[in-house]
Amino acid sequence: MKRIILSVWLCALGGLSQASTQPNIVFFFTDDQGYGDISAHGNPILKTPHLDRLRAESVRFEDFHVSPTCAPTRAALFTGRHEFKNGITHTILERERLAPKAITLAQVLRDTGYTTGIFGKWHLGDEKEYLPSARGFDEMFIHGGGGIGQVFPGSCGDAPGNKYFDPAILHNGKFVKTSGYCTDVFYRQATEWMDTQRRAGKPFFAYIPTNAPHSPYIARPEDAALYEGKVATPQRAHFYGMIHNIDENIGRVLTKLGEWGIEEETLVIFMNDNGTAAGETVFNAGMRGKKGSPWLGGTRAASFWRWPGTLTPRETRANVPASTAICKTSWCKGADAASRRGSCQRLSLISLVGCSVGALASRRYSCWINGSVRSMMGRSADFACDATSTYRQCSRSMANAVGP
Ligand SMILES: [Ca+2]
Repeated sequence: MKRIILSVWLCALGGLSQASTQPNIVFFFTDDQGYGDISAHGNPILKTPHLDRLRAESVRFEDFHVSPTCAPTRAALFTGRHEFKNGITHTILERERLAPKAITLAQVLRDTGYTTGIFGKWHLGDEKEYLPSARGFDEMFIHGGGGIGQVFPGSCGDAPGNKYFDPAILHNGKFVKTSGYCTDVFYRQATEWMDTQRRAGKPFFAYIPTNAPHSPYIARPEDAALYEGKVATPQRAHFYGMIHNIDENIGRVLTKLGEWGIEEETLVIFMNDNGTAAGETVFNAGMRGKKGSPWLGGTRAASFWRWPGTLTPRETRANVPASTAICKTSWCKGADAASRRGSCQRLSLISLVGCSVGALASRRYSCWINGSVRSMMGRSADFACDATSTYRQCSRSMANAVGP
């Protein structure tokens, strides 16, 4: 099954050899880090050497789009269905809870033999029946709400008063006190868990969605100090410091994969969940807009896929649709094979499976029946031609982006 799921991706990537292994999956996912908040994308101030290395070793999609905010993107990623089809219309006030009937990627992977773990931010419901432990994850090590210490009316919330340093973390149903900075805590726990799984010989899916660099911007002092005086406000120095810390943690995991000798058995994915929150005025890769907007700067995301020996590192500017489409053409195809057809929204994007990258580009969004969703408007050939469209000036291609 692993091969089924991933081979679909390989077809979509085009021109790749048949995968000879069934890989582990390590999924790095950051919160409110934008496309421009990576030095390899041209940022003149921020340095992210480990992300840059991962990018260079990956197939990277340069026109890859997610939803403009947190929970919607996560809902789409984990189900292959548009967020509205999952009951997700916001990030708070009970509107962030993933529909109970939705089948998640974690469930599908677990059904096919993976052991699954989440380390960080879930943000798809904090009541028992919505937690990752009820949605396909064997190992759960998370904070609540949309960030550490966040509490909102209703059920969306973390432990009141929780902090970035030494946070209380919900570990398999019980809050535990931890030691250290939040991102370090999540990566340390994930790394120990991966080590245990690989020693046991079990294929693993390690999902590491940090709350960083979401606000409030609180970095380790030594990380913020790297950017103090280089950006206009202390908040931005902390925002970059938080990303610096993520970058170092990603580097440590990549080193571990090498030390363990499982690099060629492991697919590593990096994505961010929406446009930048605090980096827009420093560097935005020539894009308009930020988190929460339908403009390019709100939805364009980094998307790196590394699988040494199987995926040939390269760049594509194909207009790969939002993460919903990515999942739909990959993970939910696997769900079909697992007799879960009813769980996945059946869109014609399925027909794109097996298309070459060039074919994907040429078809653009013509078969995207949810083209009226605001994050897609303006980039859909079917909708952008309307001179009265609110989003008619949204970029339909990379033509307005001056970044690499
Ligand atoms: Ca976010």
